[in-house]
Amino acid sequence: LELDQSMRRALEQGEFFLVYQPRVDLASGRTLSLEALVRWRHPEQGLISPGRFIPLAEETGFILSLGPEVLRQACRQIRQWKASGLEGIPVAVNLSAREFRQPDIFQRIMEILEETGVTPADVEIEITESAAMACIEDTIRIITQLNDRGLRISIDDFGTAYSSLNYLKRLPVHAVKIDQSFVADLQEDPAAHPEDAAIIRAIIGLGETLGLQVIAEGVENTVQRDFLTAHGCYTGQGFLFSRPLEAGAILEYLGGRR
Ligand code: G
Ligand code: G
Ligand code: MN
Ligand code: NA
Repeated sequence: LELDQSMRRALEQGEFFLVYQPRVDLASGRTLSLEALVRWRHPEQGLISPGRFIPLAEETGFILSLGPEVLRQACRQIRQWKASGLEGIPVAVNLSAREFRQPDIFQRIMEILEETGVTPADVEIEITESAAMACIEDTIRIITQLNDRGLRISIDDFGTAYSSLNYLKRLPVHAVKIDQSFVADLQEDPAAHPEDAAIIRAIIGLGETLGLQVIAEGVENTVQRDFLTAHGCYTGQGFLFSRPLEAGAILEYLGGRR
């Protein structure tokens, strides 16, 4: 409860900000898109990670105030980057299950895009597999609306919710993200973790079959990268390439490619 009250105060004080993690072409390292991740700069406690406050924000409903602020900040940043000459790099924003369940979530998202003057093709919405599959008919309706307006949609934490492939087939999404727990276990020797390697190969095969981009998360070393590319996953994010960076540092990071 204490943390909940201080989150509401923090929102008013502007203590939430975004960092951005590059998603790269695994072979060349070239940045293809970015994922926005929220951070809380607490005046006394310093940086508080979303792993600590997002679950609570979901529980209390505070996420319904924080979520729109995150999307708004990301949209403003897209505009600023464009003004600095950075174009063609979409930014993915995480949408929590509770936000996604709002009946008017499509309108809410579109309002923020219109208010900030951002092109829908520059924005991607990430929803977790478990949120997407919880109420499949609603999900199909919302994702179809977003897709029709030109937004990209990806399924986050894929492989953790055991959803039916038949469901995924019905969703007009652009990408699935391999959960980093599967990638993490490939640490040293993929042969030592045959189950994780098999799950990763299955997700990659599924992406190919359904025509979806497959994005690997948590790529920390070249063993993981090489396993992924050898099996047909060409996009990833992780500490091997870059940690999530503040907006200014992103411009520097991308400086080399322009
Ligand atoms: O950035 P980090 O790896 O610490 O994030 C921890 C968790 O918080 C991840 O599961 C991530 O998806 C989630 N998260 C980070 N930023 C956001 C956000 O802006 N909105 C939502 N809903 N979740 C986020
Ligand atoms: O759940 P979601 O995919 O939205 O969150 C991604 C989280 O993973 C972020 O908190 C981000 O900081 C973290 N992350 C990103 N790259 C790596 C990595 O290479 N290794 C680990 N352990 N965590 C990572
Ligand atoms: Mn994510
Ligand atoms: Na994820």
